Amino acid sequence: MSFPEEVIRKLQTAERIVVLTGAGISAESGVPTFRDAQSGLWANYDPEELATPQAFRRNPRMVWEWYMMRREIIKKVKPNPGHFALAGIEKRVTRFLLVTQNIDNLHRLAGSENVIEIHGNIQRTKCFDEDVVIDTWDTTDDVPPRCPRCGGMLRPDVVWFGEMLPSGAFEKSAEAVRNCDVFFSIGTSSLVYPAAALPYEALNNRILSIEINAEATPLTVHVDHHFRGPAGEILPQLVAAAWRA
Ligand code: BV8
Repeated sequence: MSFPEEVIRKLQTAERIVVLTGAGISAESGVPTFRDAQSGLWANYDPEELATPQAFRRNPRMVWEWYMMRREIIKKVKPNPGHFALAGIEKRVTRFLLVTQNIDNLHRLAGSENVIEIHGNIQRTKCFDEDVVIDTWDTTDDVPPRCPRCGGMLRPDVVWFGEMLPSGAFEKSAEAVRNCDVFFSIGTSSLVYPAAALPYEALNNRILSIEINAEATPLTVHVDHHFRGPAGEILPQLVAAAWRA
């Protein structure tokens, strides 16, 4: 893929780069995107119906087991060239922030350091009642397992629909976007808020905005450049064109 000279030149002189990623960047690692058809027990459920506190209250066992199934998938996958390319960009600029909607930990495994997980992390568990992270608990027949502190149900430490993002995560991300030189939106359908509002912080501040995605999204008509295709192929080519030239 060839890239516009404006993009290459801007990347070579950029000091501050902010990237927003979604499930699409993990797709090539074998992690189903949020909207991939659900399988097995959950085939008849829309993920947006499962990833809610209401669903958990209504059927805690089913929601807990959905996350345990996803955790097992994520334990077996590895970062792909798209993740590694972003970790490489972080090493080449003065200030880099990676804001991810993904809960799969793959950016950190690929070596990214300055990461905000705005939707939490599936590997972490917390108490549904006390909202505190729990690292160990007694294994009993209870599904979900119980909190060793209060006996409440345990849940994955992820942000469900209708729940607030981790305190300060959105504000810190938006501040970084407003003050960067180049903004990327990669592998996200740009449908879920408030994450999907972040690109508009760049657009409203006339910051060079680039989207890399397998399909068009509501953001596509607004960005300066839209590169269509797999992030795992496009990002390494972009890094080579900008920094290995
Ligand atoms: C909030 C963690 C304030 C869990 C996720 C009514 C009541 C309350 C809130 C709302 C409401 N109505 C609307 C809202 C706001 C709601 C929202 O935005 N809903 C949407 C559906 C309209 N948001 C919230 O509730 C947020 N909180 O607003 O709090 C509040 C609180 C109370 C009351 C009022 C307001 C919390 C949202 C967080 C939800 N948690 N994840 C879990 O994972 O189980 S969101 C989840 O879905 C993902 O994290 C991701 O962010 C999102 C989308 O998932 P996908 O579509 O799979 O992934 P993605 O979008 O990344 O799309 C994949 C893209 O990649 C595709 O475009 C595809 O083409 C592309 N692709 C595929 N392969 C590749 C590729 N691209 C490149 N390369 C490839 N190889």
